[in-house]
Amino acid sequence: MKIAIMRRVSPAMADCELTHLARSPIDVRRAAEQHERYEECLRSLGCDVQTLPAEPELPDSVFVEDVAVVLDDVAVITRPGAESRRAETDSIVQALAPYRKLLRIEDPGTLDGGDVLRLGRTLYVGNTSRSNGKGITQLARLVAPHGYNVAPVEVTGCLHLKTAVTEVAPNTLLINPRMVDRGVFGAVEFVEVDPAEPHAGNALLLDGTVIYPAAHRKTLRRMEERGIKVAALDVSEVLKAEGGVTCCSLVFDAAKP
Ligand code: CIR
Repeated sequence: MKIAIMRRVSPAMADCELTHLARSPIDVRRAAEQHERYEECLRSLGCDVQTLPAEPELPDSVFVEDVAVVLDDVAVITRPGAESRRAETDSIVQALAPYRKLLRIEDPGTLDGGDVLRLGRTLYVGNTSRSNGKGITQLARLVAPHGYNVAPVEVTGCLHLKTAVTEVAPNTLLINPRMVDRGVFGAVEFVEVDPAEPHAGNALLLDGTVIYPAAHRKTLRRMEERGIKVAALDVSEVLKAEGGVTCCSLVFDAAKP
């Protein structure tokens, strides 16, 4: 059974952090409706969805992916790069404690879960404005005893590594090669985002289905042409907050293997 931890949209979401995007008005009610569709989609794909209450003081708290990296036998609670996001960890600690032993990134390290792409036993980690060298080194030290190795990756022109590249099928990555060098990932197949859709690299693969923003129509078609099954969702408000589909949930197997 897969668990998906989510959190309701904050009423303060319009005051979210923005790094590479210009601010455009966010309709919080619409965001909440879209979030419910996303939640239903995860349920329809077999997840036991556990939704935490909204955090009115924490605008970006819907993006639960950034505050933890959940692995097979442990979870690492991050120290988010944006100071406004650090208090998001408390409730996630409580939500994850029944399932995993918890480890922590400590000051002066910073790390956002959106920078961590797991492929097998390798964690590729974006070296970004949110995840610093000390955070990446701490992560490597924490996960090594559990059989993971960490590969730092340079990222250009976007918030997180997973803005630029995510897994969409076994051994297949969706990538914007202008944001990250495809050479670092070794012998994998690639689907490139359509050049007209630079922010289209973020997709959530769940049991053979890719959950994906309906707005990126050209890239969506590229995936379908490759035989990839896509569930398209309207996530317009999350995109305005510089988020994507991976950011809104922490999905993991309930049982430790
Ligand atoms: C932020 O800047 O932290 C939020 N506005 C967006 C975070 C998106 N998270 C993600 O891509 N994992």
